[in-house]
Amino acid sequence: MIDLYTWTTPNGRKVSILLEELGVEYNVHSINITKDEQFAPEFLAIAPNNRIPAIVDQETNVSMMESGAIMQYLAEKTGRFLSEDPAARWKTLEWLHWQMGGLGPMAGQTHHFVKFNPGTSEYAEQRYQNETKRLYGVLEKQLEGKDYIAGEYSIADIACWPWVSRFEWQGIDLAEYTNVSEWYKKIAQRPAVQKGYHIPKFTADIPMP
Ligand SMILES: N[C@@H](CCC(=O)N[C@@H](CS)C(=O)NCC(=O)O)C(=O)O
Repeated sequence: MIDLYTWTTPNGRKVSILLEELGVEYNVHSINITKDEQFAPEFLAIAPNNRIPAIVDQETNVSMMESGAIMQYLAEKTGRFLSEDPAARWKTLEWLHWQMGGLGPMAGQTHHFVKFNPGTSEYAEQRYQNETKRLYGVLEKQLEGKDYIAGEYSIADIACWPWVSRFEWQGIDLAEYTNVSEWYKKIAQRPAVQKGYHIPKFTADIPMP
């Protein structure tokens, strides 16, 4: 059994969607980051960086923060969504890290400056929105002629998809990125995505372009 500590954000949804895809049993612990629950000592003991998501695997006693590491751990534990073929495996990990170091942090800053605090820093708005657009362009190119980022549906897709689901917050017109748009809509139809998106609670329907 896995304990999942999460909230209704892209990083949290990455793990709840993966757990739904895997069909493994898990307990959901809601950590309301708008009420500073991520600073509670019990949570910090599991996630010292005071960020969701985090997991505890009761079977192995492993506790883990950082969504990318959690996804790799779960994929390796179950042998799913991370190919054993070296070329496909490294391609998947390359794009998982691209999301962790690029798409997530940059889009996250775009949410802060463009969606929630417009007018506070023109430089930051332009810097992060331009970088987010550049990253969508990179993803668009990677998806050319492919159904999924690393060929087969993998943890790279599951990591990137919840960030793209915030395209409206980022001021992104998905019509300008046809490969990303098709990929996004296809993944949105998966039952595990439709369930995992609404963990730990329903906020709104999955945004559709
Ligand atoms: N690199 C971390 C980032 C996690 C992260 O930034 N989580 C946000 C929600 S998406 C959070 O917990 N924020 C709480 C805070 O800012 O105090 C990961 O991928 O797990």
